[in-house]
Parts: sequence; C-alpha cells; structure tokens
Amino acid sequence: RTGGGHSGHNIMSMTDAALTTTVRTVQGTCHHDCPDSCGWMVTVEEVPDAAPVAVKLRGWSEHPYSAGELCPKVNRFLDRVYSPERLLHPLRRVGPKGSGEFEQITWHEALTDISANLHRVIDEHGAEAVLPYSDAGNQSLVSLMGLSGRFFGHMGATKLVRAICGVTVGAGMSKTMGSPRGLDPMEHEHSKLIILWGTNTRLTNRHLWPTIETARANGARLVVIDPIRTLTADAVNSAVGDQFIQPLPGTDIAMMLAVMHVLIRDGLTNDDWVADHTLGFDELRAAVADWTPERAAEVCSVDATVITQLAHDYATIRPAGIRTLVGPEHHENGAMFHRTLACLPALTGAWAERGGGLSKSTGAWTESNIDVDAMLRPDMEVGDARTLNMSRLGEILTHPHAGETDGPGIHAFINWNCNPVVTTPNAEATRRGLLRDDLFTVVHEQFMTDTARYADIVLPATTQIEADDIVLSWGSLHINYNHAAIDPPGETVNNTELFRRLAAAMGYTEPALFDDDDTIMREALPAIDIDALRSSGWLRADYPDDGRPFGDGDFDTPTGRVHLASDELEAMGQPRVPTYVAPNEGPGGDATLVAQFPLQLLTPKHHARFLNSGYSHLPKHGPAEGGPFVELSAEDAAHRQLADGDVARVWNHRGSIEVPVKITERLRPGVIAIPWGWWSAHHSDGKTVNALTNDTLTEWGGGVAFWDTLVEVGHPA
Ligand SMILES: Nc1nc2c(c(=O)[nH]1)N[C@H]1C(S)=C(S)[C@@H](COP(=O)(O)OP(=O)(O)OC[C@H]3O[C@@H](n4cnc5c(=O)[nH]c(N)nc54)[C@H](O)[C@@H]3O)O[C@H]1N2
Ligand SMILES: Nc1nc2c(c(=O)[nH]1)N[C@H]1C(S)=C(S)[C@@H](COP(=O)(O)OP(=O)(O)OC[C@H]3O[C@@H](n4cnc5c(=O)[nH]c(N)nc54)[C@H](O)[C@@H]3O)O[C@H]1N2
Ligand code: SF4
Ligand SMILES: [Mo]
Repeated sequence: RTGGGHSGHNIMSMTDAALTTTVRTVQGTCHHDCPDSCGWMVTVEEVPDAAPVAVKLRGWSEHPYSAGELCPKVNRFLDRVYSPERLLHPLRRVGPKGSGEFEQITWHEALTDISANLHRVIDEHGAEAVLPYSDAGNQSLVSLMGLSGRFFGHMGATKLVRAICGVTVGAGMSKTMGSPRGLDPMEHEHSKLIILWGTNTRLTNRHLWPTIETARANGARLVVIDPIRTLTADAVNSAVGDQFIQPLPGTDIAMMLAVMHVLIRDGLTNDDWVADHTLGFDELRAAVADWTPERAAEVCSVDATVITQLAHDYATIRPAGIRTLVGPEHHENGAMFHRTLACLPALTGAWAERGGGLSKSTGAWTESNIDVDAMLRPDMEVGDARTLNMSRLGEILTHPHAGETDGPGIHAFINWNCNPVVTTPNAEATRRGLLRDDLFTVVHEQFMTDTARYADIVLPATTQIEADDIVLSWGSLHINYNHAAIDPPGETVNNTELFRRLAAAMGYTEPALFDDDDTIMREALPAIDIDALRSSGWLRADYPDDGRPFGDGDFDTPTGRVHLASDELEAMGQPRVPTYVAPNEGPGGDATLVAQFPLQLLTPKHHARFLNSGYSHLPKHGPAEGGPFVELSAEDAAHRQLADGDVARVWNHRGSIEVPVKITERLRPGVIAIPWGWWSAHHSDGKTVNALTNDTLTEWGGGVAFWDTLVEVGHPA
C-alpha cells in the first residue's frame, strides 16, 4: 500500500505579476530519533535570483500515521533551520578545548587539516586509533547508514556498537520469540486491555495516542506501569477500571515472574496454545514456583493484591495487548526485562487474537527491506578492526588502550549525528577524555553543542529540509520519503557529502566511497520502487493482512516455538529461564553503594518541547520549559531539610550537580528524577544529569544502565 499519489513538488499558486513569487509545497518526513516519523509539508517561496525560502512547515494531512499533526518541538522547525546560531561554515579551534573559541576557515583548509591529522594518527598508532562516533540524530536511511560505514571500514578504524537505544529491547525479545518482530502498535485499536509497560506514550510517541483513545472509546481498559506518575499515567481513569502501577525502577522482572506464577497457579494459562507453540514450560513453571505475589511485592514495592489482579485481568480481559518501548532497557537487567515480558502473551495465547500480543519498535518490519550488506559494504573493510561500545565513551577516551582491549588508545574522534557530552552516561569522563591534548576531534553539527565545543575542527551540517532522504519508521509500519525543500544554507553538507569529501581528502579512490544519495537509496532498498515512493510520499511495509503476526503460532526461533527456556541464553552464560537479578546499583544491589547513595535517580525525557538534547538551546524551547530541576517526594525532601525551590546538590561516586528542588507526588519515596536534555550552559555548575548516570552495560544486547543510578541529595556544601 502506498500514499495517495501525492506529488512532492506541487506548484500551488503564482502571485504578484510584478515580483513573480512562486509558492510551492514540498512533502517531507521528520528525521528525529522518535517513533512517529511524522509526515510534513513545507511551503517554499521563490523569487527570481534569490535562494528559495521555507516559510511554513506543517503536518501533512495525508500521512496515515501522523495525520497532519506534528509536535511542540517540530512545529517550530523553521526557527531551527533559520536560527542565527546555526553553523554555516567550517571552523577551527583557536581557544582551549571546550572554550567554544573558533575561527572560520574554508572547506579546503578544514579537509587538509583533517586528512593530515588522520594520516598522522594512523601512521603513529594504527587505524584503530580512529573512533567514528555517531547515532541517530538524523535517523533517515542515507544520513544514518550512508557512506560512513564504507569510509571507516576502508580505513580500518575502530567499529562502534551503536546500542544506546532500542537494540537491547530487540535482543531481549529475540531470545524468547526468535526475532524482534512484534505487533504493529496500531493494532492496539483492537485490544480490550492495553498495558503500557515502561513507555510514556503521550510524551514520546504521541501519534500512537489516538489509537489508544479509540480502543478506550470502544471499552478498552488501560494499565500504565512506570516508576514515575508520567503524563501517560495521568490519563489513567480508575473510575472505568484503569490502573496505574508504580514499581521501584529495575524491579519489574520480579513482578512479571509473580504474574506468571499466578497465571499458572490459578489455571489461567492457555494450555493448548502453550503445548502447541512453546518450549520449556515445565522449566518456567519451576522457575516461577517460588515467585508468589507476596515475594515480588517486597522487591517491587507493589501490593501483592495488585499483582494478583494484574495477572487475572491479563488473562481474562481479551484481546490483551502489551506495549513497551525503550525506557526499561536502560537497566542492568534491561535485556531480561524484554525477554521476560515476551513470555507473558505466550502463556495466555494472546497472539491468537487480533489486538493481542506485544508491541515494541516496528524497526524489524520496516528495516527488513534494507539490504544491509549492499549499504554498508563489509567487503570493503580492511583488517579485522575491534568494536567498542558507544555507551562506554568516557572510559574509551580516558583509557590508554580505549578500555578492556589491547589495541591503541583513541587519538582521533570523528563525531556526527549525535551529542555525546550531553547524551552518554558518565559524561564527565567523556568530557575529561575530550580535553586530552593528544586527541584530534572533528564534529559535524548544526549547532555549537556541548560536544562541538571540544572539537579541533567543526563542520556544518544540513537539516532535514535541505537534502532528500528516506525515513523508515520504528513506531509504525511506514517507509517515508523526504524531499529537500530548500538548498543547503551557507557551506552546510549532509552526512554523505561529508564522507565523500573526507574520502577524497584522504586520497581514497574506491568508487563506492563516492556513490551519490540516489544510488545509495536504490542499493539499500532493492525491493522498493524508489520513484513510486518519491511520488507517493509513503508506503507501508509488509505485515500480515489479518493483523496477527503470529496468529498461526509460528515464531522466528529455529524451533518455530516461543522459547520459555532458552539453550541459546545458557550458551551465553545467562539464565535459561526468566530470572530476576537485582541491579548492582539499586535496592538489593551493592550494599556499600546503597548505604552511601540511598536514592534511585531517573533522568527521563520529560519536556514536550525537547527531543533528546536537540532543542534546549533554542529560544522558544529551553526558556519555555523553565530549566533543570530535581524532583523528589515530600518525605525524601523533609528527611534532608530541603524545601521547594532550594538549590540541592545531587551526587554519587561519578559526579555531582546542583539543581533547584521540586517537591512532587509523581515519585514514591526513594526515587528521584532530573529531566534530561539540558546542556552544560543551563546548569549553574556547567554539568548535566549524565554526569551522574551509570555506564554499566546491560547483561546482553549492548545497552546501558542509565537508570540504575544511585545518588544522595542534600544542601550544597
Ligand atoms: N518529547 C520527546 N519525545 C521523544 C524523545 C524526547 O526526548 N522527547 N526521545 C525519543 C527517543 S530517542 C526515544 S528512545 C523514545 C523513548 O520512548 P519511551 O521508551 O516511551 O521513553 P523513555 O522516557 O525513555 O522511557 C519510558 C518510561 O520508562 C520508565 N522506566 C524507567 N525505568 C523503568 C522500569 O524499571 N520499569 C518500568 N516499568 N518503567 C521504567 C520511565 O520512567 C519512562 O516514563 O522517545 C522518543 N520521543
Ligand atoms: N540520562 C539520559 N540519557 C539518555 C537518555 C535518557 O533518557 N536519559 N536517552 C538515550 C537515548 S534513548 C538516546 S536515542 C540518546 C540520544 O542521543 P543523541 O543521538 O546524541 O541525541 P540527539 O539530541 O538526538 O542528538 C542529535 C544531534 O545530532 C544533530 N543532528 C541532527 N541532524 C543531523 C544531521 O543530519 N547530521 C549531523 N551531522 N548532525 C545532525 C543535532 O543537531 C543534535 O545535536 O540519548 C540517550 N541518553
Ligand atoms: S519529533 Fe516525533 S512527534 Fe515530533 S514531528 Fe518529529 S516524528 Fe513527529
Ligand atoms: Mo532513543
């Protein structure tokens, strides 16, 4: 299925005979690392002899998912495009690292400097001393996966594990179901019970909310499970039987084990379905035998009666759909969270009914269209370069061997498409690393971010309305086109042009390093008619017509069954069956740490006007949200003689920051929260929340435990 034959370039009107202003609308798609991938329409005005100007950017009413609505961040996207703060030219550092003092240089000077430094580093330390570092700042296909893999593979640079977001969800779920394929979230329209388990839909995935509301209008009940009483939890209406359940962070697996205990104990499992489509039921039954609701209650701090009721509701209100997204993977046991969650629909046979099952990222459906090898060209890699995990950046940059490897330390850091000083855990270690005199740093950015301030060379990047691309959604089944609406301003280039220029400067000659964007799209999506996509604006990835991805009970594991017990996990040294292991940095974890730092810190996405770290610096975004603060319960505040508005110090063994206090009823005692996304300049002491967060990796899947962070709070010294 495709869109309504909408042309990307409609001449709308010709006005004013004297000036001949041409007005046209250009269809595009939001590139942000957000599940919604909204369609938009840009209005562009042209007068002769001047560059076209985008005058309006609004939701595209014909987009099947976003249906004409954007969000408080992107409604003001043109302020971002035309911001006076926008980087438009290459810059060279003239002050100390981090000072933000730069001079403008030409592209030729920048490329000469970069290639000289890269050749020097490679000669002195080997190519693995070069660390490419990027994420999904622009998650469009060409921007995200374009030529960078080929360029650094050909160089033999260290390879980056890009698993800070979402990968662990899939890794966990795959161990149970054989792949990360789940329910299309729009199928929740057919659910009669919807459990939002660790996702803040109304904030982070707002275009799914109408689907949830439709289901509720048809009588569906809503359960929200989150350690924070979020905006989404505020939608719970207990008068109609909705429920908000507030476990301690990192403890949900215990609750899931107790839910399974009750399902089995009270005869609520679908025994025929379990017999036909699962493997290891007896082992699972033994594993949950001791997990009474009373035992789980002690771990999660949720009443045993609530857990028992949840199990009964889950089995009896049907179809029952569980929705999760990324939040819960950010724990030391993050992969096991999703592996265990995926066992629940198997015990009740929820997959058999339309609207039943488990939805998460839809990436596995949309991205299955990508020919990854054609795009990344692993055949062009030289040597057998090591891989390093992006979430360990602080350790990598400060360690003489870049961490637990015997390879070289990092001497060149090439960063684009992300802002790690603000977004990676244990950020002060990253900052210390970036201050090293023997590290050469290049940042390709739209703005002078906290990370760019540490660069030796800053290169200017385009925005989404300045280059064609394709956006494969991870929140719906849509694959969307993005037409460039205006020319790249100043000397900005998109991510692929950056690597074409770098390849030429390095003296590389392999033709595949110079493919144009159109060629890359066609190579990457061989089964998709790119020309048709260009004119329709969107198409929908293949998905079963009856809405039930596993309606016939045939799963993606080698056995075709749901693995309640897993040989594969055992071979990895992990528990065969769902098991609760308390996070080291959490209640029930390291007793010394708990005694020193008794509070659990969450640092969530919180502000409607922010998208990760990308908007807090803009005048209509940051100031309108006030500023950073620490939220804590009245009980925790009183215990520390802190009152609303006081400046508090929040600290642990990694760092310390100062923020104003906000007393809240959204959090239970023992749990505090600081919103994330603010930059150093917004904090009085020049640090951000990630100065405090835990960079321990998840047990498998390569994710990171941001949200197992213990702290203490008090008055500043
Ligand atoms: N407005 C806005 N929207 C965004 C973003 C943004 O910055 N701003 N960022 C985008 C990105 S990159 C992503 S990945 C998505 C993420 O989308 P979500 O996964 O929905 O959002 P998160 O805030 O990461 O986490 C969701 C919830 O998980 C909860 N949580 C944390 N630990 C636990 C736990 O142990 N158990 C349970 N049950 N819940 C837990 C948090 O309190 C939070 O409310 O949002 C995207 N959308
Ligand atoms: N404490 C805490 N930390 C977190 C999280 C949390 O919830 N709490 N969430 C984590 C999650 S889920 C994620 S996904 C990460 C996000 O971490 P990042 O990916 O670092 O976050 P963004 O703010 O989305 O960074 C996007 C940057 O890319 C730039 N950019 C946009 N488009 C382009 C382009 O086309 N080219 C180039 N070169 N640059 C471009 C933007 O200007 C912006 O500065 O943060 C993680 N960090
Ligand atoms: S940030 Fe998300 S909600 Fe906002 S326009 Fe982009 S895709 Fe839509
Ligand atoms: Mo993310």
